[in-house]
Amino acid sequence: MTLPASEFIQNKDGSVYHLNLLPQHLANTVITVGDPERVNAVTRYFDKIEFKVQKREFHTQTGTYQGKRITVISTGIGTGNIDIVLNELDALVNIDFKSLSVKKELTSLDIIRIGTSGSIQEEIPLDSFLLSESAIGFDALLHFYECNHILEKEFSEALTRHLKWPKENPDPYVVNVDKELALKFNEGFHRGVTLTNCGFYGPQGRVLRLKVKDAQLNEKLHDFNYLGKKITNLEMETSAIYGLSKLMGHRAVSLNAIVANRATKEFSKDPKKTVDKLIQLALRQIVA
Ligand code: R1P
Ligand code: URA
Repeated sequence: MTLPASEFIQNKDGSVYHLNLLPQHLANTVITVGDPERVNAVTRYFDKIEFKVQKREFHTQTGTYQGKRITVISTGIGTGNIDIVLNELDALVNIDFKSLSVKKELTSLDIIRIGTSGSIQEEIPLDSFLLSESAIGFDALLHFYECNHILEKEFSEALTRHLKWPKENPDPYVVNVDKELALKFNEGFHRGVTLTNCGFYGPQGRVLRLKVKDAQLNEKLHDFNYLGKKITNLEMETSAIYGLSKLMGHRAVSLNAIVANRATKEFSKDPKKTVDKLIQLALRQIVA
């Protein structure tokens, strides 16, 4: 089946609509970061950079690190952007750009998020690193896809009961990490359950001037326990990366630099340094 021009959108040079990439620009190992400036912070460790492009918040560079070809791409903030990035990365390997049809043989990418996050547990301290073994999505993105077969239903049901989840909110969904890819990152990481939400302030329980509906939300999240697992940290992309990767047949892992501790009310004195340490740790383990 040929995909119509309104669904699979190409720019004049044939590149994919938002990311401005052609299939030959993408490596099979992809590091995603939120901040477009963080792309340089990763590729400054590369042996060489073969390609660079930026459109909107999507800044991409492909090169080699210790001989391994890697693409680094910024996603900007939030799961809405992840929908664009994951669909277009997938199209670059699994759609034939000439016939505009889905390839018969599918290619799987390794997708590694290097992002920042706020801990909600005292024992996950500032400036530490955390690998998300599971992601809970309070964003509604995955519900627009046929996804029931990849969700951890009992986990999300236990959480909605614990939180007395309001009917008007979209149901939380839970997706696990790709266990095989996670095995690579076996040194220097706490392991935990990451909660992804659709905002940084109210949705993560931050009160500046506006009142939130549930002022106890973070405390309830802190106290939740499912089969010995606690919710450890809050951020804004992991649920969608895990969900879409699993649906598309890619492997994904989310690595978090803990720059805020919401339980102790502290923020990192040098978040850039912490992120740099995480970048170096992740790169070493990607090629190990
Ligand atoms: C909010 O400040 C942003 O930081 C975290 C959140 O997920 C959100 O994108 O990740 P990044 O540092 O990767 O952007
Ligand atoms: N990113 C988030 O989304 N939340 C935090 O508290 C810190 C970084």
